[in-house]
Amino acid sequence: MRDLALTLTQVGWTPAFARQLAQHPAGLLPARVIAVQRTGLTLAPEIHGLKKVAVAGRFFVQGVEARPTIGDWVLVDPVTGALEAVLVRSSLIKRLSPAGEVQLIAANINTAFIVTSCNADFSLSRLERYLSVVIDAGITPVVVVTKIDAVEEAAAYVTQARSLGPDIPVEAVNALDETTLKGLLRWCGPRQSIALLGSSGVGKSTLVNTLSGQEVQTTRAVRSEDDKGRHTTTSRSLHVLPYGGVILDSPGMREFQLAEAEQGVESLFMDVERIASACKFNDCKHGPEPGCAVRNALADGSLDARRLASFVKLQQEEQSNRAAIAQRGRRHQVASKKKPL
Ligand SMILES: Nc1nc2c(ncn2[C@@H]2O[C@H](COP(=O)(O)OP(=O)(O)OP(=O)(O)O)[C@@H](O)[C@H]2O)c(=O)[nH]1
Ligand SMILES: [Mg+2]
Ligand SMILES: [Zn+2]
Repeated sequence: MRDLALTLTQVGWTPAFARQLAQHPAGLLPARVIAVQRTGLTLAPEIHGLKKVAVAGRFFVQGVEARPTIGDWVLVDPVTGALEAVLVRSSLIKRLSPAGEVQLIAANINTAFIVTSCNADFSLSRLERYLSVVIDAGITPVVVVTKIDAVEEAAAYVTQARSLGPDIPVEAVNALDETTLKGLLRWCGPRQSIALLGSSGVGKSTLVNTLSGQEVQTTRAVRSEDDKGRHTTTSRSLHVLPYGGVILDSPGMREFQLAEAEQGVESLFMDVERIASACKFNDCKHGPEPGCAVRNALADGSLDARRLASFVKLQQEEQSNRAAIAQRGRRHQVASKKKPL
């Protein structure tokens, strides 16, 4: 975000956040976190010329979710320049990092553009992974299928994407051509915050540039042998759109392990859950048990084997990751009790 002479409204301020101010000491000023460094945050609007604040140690001892992340609204003391509070979030996107830690991806997002391209990147199971997290966070998901100009049969990819769920919007675009992005604009208006999620090279930064009407992010061609991107974007950043909303560009993620997303998985795979509820035994593992509705549905073609496998995998992953996170949390509590600050 280049222009720091921005107003609160331009970076997504809403009356719901304004109402939270009453619960904090008077005189503190709100700002949005538009970039995160190791120990500091970049804010917009600036607070009396101050555009960066340090994050005090106390934000690090209360667990990962207490730390401010990109998209957060924070309160700053304009006299001391100290970060005093993080406002209660309307939503939070998180994942389990490859190191096994909960990583916050973005806060206070309304809509997630889950981006995939019409090439080797396209994977329904990966899309289901993103969808589970986004739905769990109460965020509107939109599947954005890019590079429709680069293939003969873009419609086949779009049809597959539409099979993900009856209520999940799918938009097919050429990210380089603004005339194809009209369908996305309904999510880009004032007070809207959009996050871009997807692998490297699918066109996330290209979408930011075309929607912005200017080159704000660097983009780079994908490898021709496997369509994989080159991890061109290396940090997260928020950008103001001419339509009134803000959009968050992120580095392409190699892995998107679920942190806690139980409700999201259940909601995305409601159709499978509904079938399984008709199994004769409550604890049916859908193996050799008699009266298994899931096996019957697979046999008569009303349930797709890939979708079932994806559901089982995400459900198991979510359960084991959630248990590991809870375990870490307990260890963290014990450790921080031993070392009072
Ligand atoms: N033909 C075509 N090319 C596209 C489209 N979208 C993106 N590209 C190209 O794909 C390449 C990768 O695009 P980027 O926008 O850099 O991809 P990214 O998702 O930001 O990748 P990372 O920053 O690495 O995560 C660039 O050369 C873009 O010009 C599209 O819809 N059609
Ligand atoms: Mg990029
Ligand atoms: Zn069964």
